[in-house]
Amino acid sequence: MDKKIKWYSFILLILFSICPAYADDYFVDPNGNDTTGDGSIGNPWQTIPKAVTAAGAGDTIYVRAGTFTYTGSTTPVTLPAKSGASESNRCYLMGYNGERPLLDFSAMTGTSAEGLLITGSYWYVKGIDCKGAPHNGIRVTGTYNIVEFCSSYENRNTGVGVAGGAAYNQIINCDSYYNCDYTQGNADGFAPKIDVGTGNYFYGCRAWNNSDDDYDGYLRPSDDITTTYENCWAMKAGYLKDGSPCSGNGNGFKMGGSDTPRLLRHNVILKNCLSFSNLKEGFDQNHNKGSMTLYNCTAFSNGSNNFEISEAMASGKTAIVTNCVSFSGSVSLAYATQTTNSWQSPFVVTSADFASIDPSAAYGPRNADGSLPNISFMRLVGTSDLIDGGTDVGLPYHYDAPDLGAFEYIDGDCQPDGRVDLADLKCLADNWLDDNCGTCGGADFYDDDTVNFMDLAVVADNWMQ
Ligand SMILES: [Ca+2]
Ligand SMILES: [Ca+2]
Ligand SMILES: [Ca+2]
Ligand SMILES: [Ca+2]
Repeated sequence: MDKKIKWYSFILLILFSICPAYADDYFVDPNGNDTTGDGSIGNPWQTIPKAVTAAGAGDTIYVRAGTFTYTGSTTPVTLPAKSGASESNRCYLMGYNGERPLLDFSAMTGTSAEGLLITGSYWYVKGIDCKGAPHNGIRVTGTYNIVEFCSSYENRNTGVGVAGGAAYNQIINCDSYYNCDYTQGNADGFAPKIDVGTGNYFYGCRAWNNSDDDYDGYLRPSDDITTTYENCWAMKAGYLKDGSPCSGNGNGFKMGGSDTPRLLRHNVILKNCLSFSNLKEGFDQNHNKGSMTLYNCTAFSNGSNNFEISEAMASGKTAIVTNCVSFSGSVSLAYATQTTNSWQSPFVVTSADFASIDPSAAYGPRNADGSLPNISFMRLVGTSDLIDGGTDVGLPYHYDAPDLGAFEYIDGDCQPDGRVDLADLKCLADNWLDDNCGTCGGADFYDDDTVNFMDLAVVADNWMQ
């Protein structure tokens, strides 16, 4: 080959590898037009599939506010594999600029169609609400996808299904609620179950009033796979939207389980999760034979056990329960290694340990960035013996040691909601220069029975945390 041509090819190769492909933005609006539109913001298309066909790896489909209505009995919105998609070159489907489009599948017929189905890899879906699908509102069967700040509700089966080999997906800050199938025994909030793959991760999710379970890891035939839940809340599983109890299982976190002889192994890691007011159990082994690791989880007022791991795991598998809190309810953990949990000596748990035992705020709106609402429910007050009572398990903590339960106490948070802000400064001011005051309304952060500049310094140190 001519030397010059060789050089040109080399330079072109370098250019192709260092310059990312040009990323296009496409717009979809319920009032757009697939025929006369061009996908621009000024002349958008009307349907998401039109944009999905046009988009390639690196491109973004922006969906404008409004309701997209679907009919028929086949899955209407599928996000397939796109050539060249990778961790650094994702395909995006997002509500535009904080707008929240609704995909309404409730006029569809049959029982098998999904609403939004992600079969590809490296899709990033954000800010979209899905409702009323015949089967799953959102279903992920691909790998390495991210679904963030979406909600899925009133579907006729599970809200967010992760199955069909789906692996290494991240479901972040999503809500799944009021899902109910006609038997009431199948619809879960989030379900990494049946033939799911490994490495799926749930963070900051909430599930409530789902007819079967809020989170379900039942396997058939997947085996020895791992799922992680962090900062996730499960509430009112097994209750319908109208509050009446269902015939479903009603567990907050169903960690695994499989058909007789029940040998399958779902390795489950739960960190800082909260499970309360469920019809049956808060955290339920359900005959799972995989490893179960529960760190800093809180369970409150579940109809059956707050925590249950009551049979042996498979050979080489372990159950570890550390730094967890159970209040208003029982534990049955004969097969778990338990360390510094609230039901163990020397801890004593009463309602006085908590800033609030009223869960209503947990169902409230999320913060603007999609994160969980800041609530006082199940947060420790400064006088609780559960503060700094835990064991270091590698999670971040404040002060001398980890606390027990899902929320780490922050000094300065005397109006306890997990952040130090003006409400806490007011609390400090209310108790200012109060001497020999014991807890001083929770404002005696620098513990000397006086509320003064030392305590103000603590508030300042932790300001807006
Ligand atoms: Ca279930
Ligand atoms: Ca601590
Ligand atoms: Ca506060
Ligand atoms: Ca003080």
